[in-house]
Amino acid sequence: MAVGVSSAVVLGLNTPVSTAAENVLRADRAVARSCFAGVLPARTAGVDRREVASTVDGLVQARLAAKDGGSGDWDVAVFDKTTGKLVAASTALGSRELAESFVTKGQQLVVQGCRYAGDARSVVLGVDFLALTPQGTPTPGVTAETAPERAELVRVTTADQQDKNKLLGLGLDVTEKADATGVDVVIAGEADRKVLRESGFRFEVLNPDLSATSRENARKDVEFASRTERTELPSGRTSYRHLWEYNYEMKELARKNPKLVRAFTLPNPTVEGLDVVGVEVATNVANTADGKPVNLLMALHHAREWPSAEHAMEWIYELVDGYSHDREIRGLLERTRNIIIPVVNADGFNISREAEPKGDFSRFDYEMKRKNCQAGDSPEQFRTGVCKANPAGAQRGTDPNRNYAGFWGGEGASTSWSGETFRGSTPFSEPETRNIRELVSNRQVTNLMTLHTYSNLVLRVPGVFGTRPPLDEPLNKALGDLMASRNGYTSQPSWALYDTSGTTEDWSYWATGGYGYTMEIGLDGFHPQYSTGVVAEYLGQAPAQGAGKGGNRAAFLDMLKNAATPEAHSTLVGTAPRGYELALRKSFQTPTSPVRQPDGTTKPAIYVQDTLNSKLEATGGRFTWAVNPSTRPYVAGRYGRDPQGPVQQSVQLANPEGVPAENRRFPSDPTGDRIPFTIKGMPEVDNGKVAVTINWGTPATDWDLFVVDADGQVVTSSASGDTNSETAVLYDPPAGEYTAVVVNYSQANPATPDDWSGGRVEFAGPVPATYGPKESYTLTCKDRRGRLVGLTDVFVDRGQTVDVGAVCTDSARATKQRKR
Ligand code: 0X9
Ligand code: ZN
Repeated sequence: MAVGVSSAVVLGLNTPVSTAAENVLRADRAVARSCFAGVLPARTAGVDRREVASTVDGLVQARLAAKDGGSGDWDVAVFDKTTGKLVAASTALGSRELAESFVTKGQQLVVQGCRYAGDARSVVLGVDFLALTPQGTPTPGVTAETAPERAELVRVTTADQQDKNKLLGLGLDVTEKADATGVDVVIAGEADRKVLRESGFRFEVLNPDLSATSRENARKDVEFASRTERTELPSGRTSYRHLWEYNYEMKELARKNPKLVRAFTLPNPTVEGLDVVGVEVATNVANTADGKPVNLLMALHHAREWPSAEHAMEWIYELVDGYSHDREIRGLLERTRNIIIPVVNADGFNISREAEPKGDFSRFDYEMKRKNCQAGDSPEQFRTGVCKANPAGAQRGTDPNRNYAGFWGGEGASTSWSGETFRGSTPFSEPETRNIRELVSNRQVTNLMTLHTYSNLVLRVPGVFGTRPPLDEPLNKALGDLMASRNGYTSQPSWALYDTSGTTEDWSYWATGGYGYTMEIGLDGFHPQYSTGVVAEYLGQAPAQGAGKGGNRAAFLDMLKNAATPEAHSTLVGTAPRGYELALRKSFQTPTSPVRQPDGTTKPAIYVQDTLNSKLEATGGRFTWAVNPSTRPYVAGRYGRDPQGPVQQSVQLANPEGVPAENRRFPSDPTGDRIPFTIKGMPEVDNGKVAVTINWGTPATDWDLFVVDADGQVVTSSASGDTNSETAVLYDPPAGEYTAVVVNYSQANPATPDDWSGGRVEFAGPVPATYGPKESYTLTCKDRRGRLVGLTDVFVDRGQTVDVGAVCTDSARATKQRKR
């Protein structure tokens, strides 16, 4: 058994390769350099290495562990001895490293350890080889459909929100490409195809061979990198980074800019034992309790969404470069703190990025993995093995973007361990979501953006329709629209696509009041060609929708400027002696959704306790503290409006003469009855809701209903099967001319058509706003010896500045707030 290593692997065996004595790497000096750039000559300062031959066809794992709890930063890299090519590397901030990749039996390897920083002269090395059954061979006792299969992209027609929820519930790989009439879904193989067929959904194939597209993209990426010296990206990067490059670049940026950049490890390592790394960028970066607003940009909750992490990484370079070259960015870095976490799901990304072969799409296709590496919820026989090679393949894991507490357990998440949107066993059951939760709970994160791919969207809360928008809806919309004006994306609330529960900002926003957005970068796939998905989208160049508008870099700048705007969040001012510590605390519980069960029933909501606790280190005299509003949006109330006029009279839709021919391809085939109608507006009427309905005789006949605006866009639809009516709904519709298109999908008996009738448009007023109670923070002050010297409640709204006075020294006054 190699020292410091233990892995139980169902698909392989754990083979010791060296004795304990050989397992300690030593270097007298620390040298800050890349360990993975190449094999360094023997006896180079700061380096030690071992040579091993692989005993298996399978995986090599090279681990480092600190010796005797020593502090220091060692990195590790594994090379093929013959070619000198890099096999795997690991570059975390400390000395706990795991480099893992595929090797063949007999392959000669060089394992190189590098002492990057710190005073640990030695570190423990463990090397393991894990034999794998060849891909596609079922493990004994495990039935698996493993042969590479035909993967395709299909467009599934959905009638309405309820239908979308039903589709989501199937656990298929549903993309964000969705509108009023349907959703794009990745069909990985026969099993998925069967699920879709048996569900009764109608679909049309958009890309019959996703594997070919994937291989083609990989080939073009190699080509692009070889003919491009440097891109216009802030880093000049020409290809997708590996996990070790992200971590290494972050620590190099911190080393080279110690006053401006701080690299840190998030509190929870991943299931596989990887550290998750982030950076903070601000003037005087070390003083994290200086009261400046925190702007958080993170990416890669989903393993295969590589461009998202690239965008986050480029933004770090943008800020660092901007500090010395751009007055505006310099000013913003003086007024805000920026936290960037490029790879939230480190396990998943590492697997997806290193996977071979590309474009397989079988259950063992790790390139298209979405989730994390959680195995605790899998059936017994799938619970073992390292994540790169386990009997459940890429099906293993929890969807980190369904595991946050916000409305957890509701629609739009899978209850099954193998579903692509599996919500996890409980809210925050995963290390990845706990990392973000702890960060957001302990800092005043006034602005949060989480990057995903794909579909060109700027999404805001809520993700679940039934939640109704928060009172901040107009502000949330304004900032979302502004960012969308830079990248050309569609700005809308998340629910407008379909319900999703347990997503990042549906926890962070409703619990803290910090703005929260999801951006879905790009239009063609989870990791399209680097030149389009990263370079063009980031910079705003053709073929990106943001060409000439500034691109995502400009959108990120809008977010940062918003963070720097006091009117956008809340502010506490007061005075405190130097070295005193102020703390702002709030503890509350929020219900999840009623928890959906696999059998369709629901169990009561779970009450999840959150504690928000942030600190300010007084510098003496007056302080300014940028904070989120004290009242949670969850209790503050819901956005709505009081009716400004009467509701419009209902309108009858007359069925034109004759029955249109059967048509299963609307809107590509426009055949159908067309009945124009008018939706009126202010000052005459105030419509909050419009419902268009048709009826017919037998559910065996199928009519579909679409509503098209004056530009010919389908704005809503209703296209269910097995019913004898359809109702299509629109909320807060713009006044104008519309057309109801009634499509004859199929007739029970074409000889005697069952024509539709009873067509009508009905109107309802807007839903008025509701207002909840106000919540407070508890503000405390401790003196330099840690004694509590001040305590008061603080109520502060968005845009408001509250003077808490001399809270540390004058507690009588401290209890009285004074609004400036
Ligand atoms: O499903 C997700 O987690 C996100 N989309 S992705 O394709 N990147 O996986 C977006 C979640 C928010 N979207 C909706 N509420 N529809
Ligand atoms: Zn995603």
